[in-house]
Amino acid sequence: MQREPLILKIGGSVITDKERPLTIDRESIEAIAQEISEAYREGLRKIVLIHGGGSYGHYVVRNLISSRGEIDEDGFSEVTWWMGELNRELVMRLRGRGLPAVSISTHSIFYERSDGSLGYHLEPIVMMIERELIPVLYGDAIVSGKTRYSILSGDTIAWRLSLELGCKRVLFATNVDGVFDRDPSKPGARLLKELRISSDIVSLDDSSSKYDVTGGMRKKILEGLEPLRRGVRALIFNGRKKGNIYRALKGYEDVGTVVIY
Ligand code: IP8
Repeated sequence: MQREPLILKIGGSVITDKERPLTIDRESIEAIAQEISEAYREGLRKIVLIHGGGSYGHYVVRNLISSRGEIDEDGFSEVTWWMGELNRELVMRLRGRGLPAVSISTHSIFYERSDGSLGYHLEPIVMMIERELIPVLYGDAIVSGKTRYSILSGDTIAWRLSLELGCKRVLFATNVDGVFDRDPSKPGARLLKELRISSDIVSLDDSSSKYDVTGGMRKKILEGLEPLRRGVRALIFNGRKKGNIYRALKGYEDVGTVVIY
């Protein structure tokens, strides 16, 4: 019997075509839904899914910033709309596989306080997990008491929920095989089996795509300092490779890089 919930963050680069604006990768979403449903049927019932923005959120935000210099009221409405569209597509495919997936609109439960700290209401999510429903959240625009509107990354949600829900494992499905000792596009880059952030993180190069408005791999990991320090194990792996999501959900750690404190 599974005790703690498991968090799976699916990068936007896994479910969208990051090079083409507002383009969903249906084949990839179908494959993911299939693998999650397999694991769920085999007894993994407490799962929280979070997805990123890919060529939806990042593209829309980048355009807004370059045309208007900020996210205004209309921009907030636009970002939350497009992210909702992407979310519905994923939830629809999960439901198509018979999974009790539930769309959770991130901007309705998360907000930024005037001191910059993150506020949220998680009670409904906790109750859903108890009922073996699968909440599906996403990186989104949120209202802010500090900057009016801000962007909350799915990674931040994943790490925060790991603390709040008492998770032992957080899985990050990305479009790279794991964490490399330098930019993976550079020759000689080596994939790390394990990354101990208390000692190894300083030597990490950063890499992120041209679209990314919320930061690359280094930021992704550093944000997890607190949960990792408290014993959470993270796994960063390639969610585009067949079978990896299933294996990661089942507890195999050989599919990518294990990140520990
Ligand atoms: O892709 C960002 O979420 P992320 C969401 O998880 C938006 O960083 C709206 C850009």
